[in-house]
Amino acid sequence: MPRPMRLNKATLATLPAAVARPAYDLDAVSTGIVHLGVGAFHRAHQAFYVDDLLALGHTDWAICGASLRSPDTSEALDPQDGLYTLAVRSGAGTDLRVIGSLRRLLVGARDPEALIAAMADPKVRIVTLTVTEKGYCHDPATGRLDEAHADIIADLATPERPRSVPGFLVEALLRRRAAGIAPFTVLCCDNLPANGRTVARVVHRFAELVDADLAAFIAAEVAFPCTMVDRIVPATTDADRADVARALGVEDAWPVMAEPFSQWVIEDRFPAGRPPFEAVGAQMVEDVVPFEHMKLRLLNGAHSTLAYLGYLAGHETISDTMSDPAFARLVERLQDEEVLPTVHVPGVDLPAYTRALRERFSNPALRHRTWQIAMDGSQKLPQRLLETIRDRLAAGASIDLLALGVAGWMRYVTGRDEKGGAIDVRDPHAARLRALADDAGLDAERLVEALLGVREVFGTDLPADPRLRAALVRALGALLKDGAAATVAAA
Ligand code: CS2
Repeated sequence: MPRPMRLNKATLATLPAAVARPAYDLDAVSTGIVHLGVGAFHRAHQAFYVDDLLALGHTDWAICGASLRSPDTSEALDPQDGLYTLAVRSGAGTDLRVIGSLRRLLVGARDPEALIAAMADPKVRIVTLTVTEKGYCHDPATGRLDEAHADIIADLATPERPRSVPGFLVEALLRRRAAGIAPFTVLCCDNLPANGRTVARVVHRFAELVDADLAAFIAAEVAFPCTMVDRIVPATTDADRADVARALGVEDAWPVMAEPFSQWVIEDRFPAGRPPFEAVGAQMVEDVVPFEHMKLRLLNGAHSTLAYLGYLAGHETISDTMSDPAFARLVERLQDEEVLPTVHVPGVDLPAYTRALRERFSNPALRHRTWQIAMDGSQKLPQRLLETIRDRLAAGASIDLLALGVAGWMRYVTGRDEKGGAIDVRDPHAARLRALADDAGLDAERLVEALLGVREVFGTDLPADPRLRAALVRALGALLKDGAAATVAAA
């Protein structure tokens, strides 16, 4: 059988007219951004904005995308000249667009030197990052560098051959300084609290451990603006690949699926210069933190709550979970009663924002698995639910629904579902959480006691608060006794 044709520069012209494609000369653009963590989210978000920038004629901002470890993305996209399809899905149908802004792909683990050289290139002025919460090697409760992290220990031993994010950033900044090239701006696009500041803290500490002089240089010269990024991008499935191939008439080894909504709020601090992000729909602001609270608490906090409780109740996707009226009502009350009072963003209609979120969660065309969102809870809970709980406790306000979400996580990390089946818990601390849960058994008080003791998640203040403890024991007790569906219905 002849091999099916692949999406690439040569087959672009054969695509059906309905498929949008790069409106610029792919060979006439140059790289101004290196991106670390070239996964589906980056390709549906930042690379999509940059594709629009290139089309507007800002041709020196193409992206060199790197994966730190896995060669999968580069192996999928190299034979496609970096091209891939963005499929935007809603109840109204699917819009297809080929994105061309990723002009080069690298794999850090395969060739760290090539990645450092790309980051040290004088034409590169921004390094963007989406390496997920756990990629920063930090302690989620304190936001500090985890100096006991295996990758950090390794990178401090051989800084010229890094494998971690702080390792690559610091080595590339060092090379630039040595060559007299101004540093790049570091633009974190992950869902971390005060993401730019968190990355700055981690990088400064790492640099301090390498060389005090370099640390002082980074503190004085390198900008780490905060950003708020938002677009729901479920993992691509084989069925998605088949759909896209059918519509394109050629194969795309790794298209990405996204919802229509997209938002990017960026702190305007780019000493080395930047493209006009505002020309392609990003919002440039002085202070991102209020936007970030809004998004992390209202969107991601509700998402994680739906993911744990929905998974336990047997729902495969977020939209399936939302189609259960008890869950839809839970999200509404969680957002309106317990989260909204902690969020203040000048100029934003928050009730409208929350209503729109619930519609986005209900998008039937996106099969966003509860299991996918449930991953890495130890890294996500602090900024999504626990910070909100801290604010509520300080105000003497109710936290029952927030605690139900946290209790859902506690039930989930036991690794056993309500029918006794195994849950594939993905988390950097999965083994430790499982051991704590096994030891405690399915007893609400003991399980809450054991898991509240995980300091990287709960810090030292929350375990000491009797109101949180009582709410967690109540919620977890109900989950263990009645199951998630009945508990949510009764909430
Ligand atoms: C989700 C996010 O997987 C998750 O944890 O909550 O990826 C969410 O879809 C995005 O933050 C939306 O912008």
